[in-house]
Amino acid sequence: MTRATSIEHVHGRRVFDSRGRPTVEAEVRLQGGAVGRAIAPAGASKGSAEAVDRRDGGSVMGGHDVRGAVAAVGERIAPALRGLNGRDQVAVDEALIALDGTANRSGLGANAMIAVSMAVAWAAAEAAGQPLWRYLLGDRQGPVTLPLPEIQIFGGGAHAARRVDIQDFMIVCPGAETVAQALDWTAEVYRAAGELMAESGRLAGVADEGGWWPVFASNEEALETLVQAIERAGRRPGDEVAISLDVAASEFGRDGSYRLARDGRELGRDAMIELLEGWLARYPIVSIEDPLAEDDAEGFLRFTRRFGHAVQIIGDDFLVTDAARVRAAAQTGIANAVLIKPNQRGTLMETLECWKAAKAYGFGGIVSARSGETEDVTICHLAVGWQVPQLKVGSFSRSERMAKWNELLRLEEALGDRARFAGWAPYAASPPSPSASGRSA
Ligand code: 2PG
Ligand code: MG
Repeated sequence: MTRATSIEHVHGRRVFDSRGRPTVEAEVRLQGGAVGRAIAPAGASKGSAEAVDRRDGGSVMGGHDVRGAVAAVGERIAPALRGLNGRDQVAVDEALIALDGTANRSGLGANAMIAVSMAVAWAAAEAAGQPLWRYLLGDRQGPVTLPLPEIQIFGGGAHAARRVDIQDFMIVCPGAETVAQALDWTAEVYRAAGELMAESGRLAGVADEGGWWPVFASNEEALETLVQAIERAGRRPGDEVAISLDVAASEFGRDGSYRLARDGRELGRDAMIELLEGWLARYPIVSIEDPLAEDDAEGFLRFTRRFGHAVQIIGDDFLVTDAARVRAAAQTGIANAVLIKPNQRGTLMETLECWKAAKAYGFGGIVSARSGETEDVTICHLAVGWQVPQLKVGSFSRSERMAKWNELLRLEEALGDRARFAGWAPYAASPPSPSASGRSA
């Protein structure tokens, strides 16, 4: 190593996220002067096996304060990383894991760890005189894939006071040819959805991730309105713009039983699968995340056997960005894609391991933001630098979301002729067709 990339100092800073809650920012300085900075995001609907944030508890800030985690950055992490090579992400992350000393990252806190891990990567890229995405790509030549955006139109579940059961009513634009075009189409669908809500007297602001607040009498009504919004925006539901759901079923399912509060029903595992089957038949849905609860491997297996050939089935709470869980799921035949959230693990090294495991088994991958976000755009660079074909950031409003979409536009522009839009990569799933919608005129 040249001395220039040796870690000189790590500073922790208390900043705020999009819910107005404190979070951890880390700033890493290398000896040659390069500086990297990153902020930890925070989830609301969390998998029980994900790495845990360190929160202070007590009554201040509703118990969400992070003074302990911020102090851990300066007092424990900084001395431990001093002198390590900032270019050696594995050595840095291994040092963080050893220092933490717990299985769930509660020692230092996954919020402290991921902020530092990402800040080290930014500093190393800066030292190399490159943007992070290019630094992560390494000496790769030729075309570079830009991820398909997965964008929320209506919020729900834990992000909207459980106004409807389903958490994310999202769209993807398989028919678009570039990120810029996909974002244009999304902007039109988002606007059309807002108009539909206003016209029917249901416009009531936005949920945690910027999607319209879900004033609906049922989950189906949200799906119907989403299809109407796609049509009103002048796009064909299905092949041009398709629906992607995050059911986030761990939030209302336990022991194979699902309580749909909005629909006033308690469903067993098979009935829950039948409900989703009905939606798959009636609406142009190409992707479903956490269709069953994290404790319902049997349900996940049955669902994947029935629909895994036709639909992308993503494990989020179920797989928690864990390479070992992805391998086990793939070997059992559960799910066919994994949501990739760096703070679910706590280090970039382990997050990349998860994506490598997913690729080895032919799983799709979606780099994802959390419901509590900031202006930090690291995930855009990870999606491009690691060549992950999809990116989920929440909706198309609020600057903590738009910061990411705008960054993706910059990356597409920077790549120029080398840019290739991922579109709907054919993982396990077949490409969406207009007939899949059952609604397209
Ligand atoms: C999810 C995410 C993002 P949270 O469940 O996929 O929508 O939510 O960050 O609250 O876990
Ligand atoms: Mg999820």
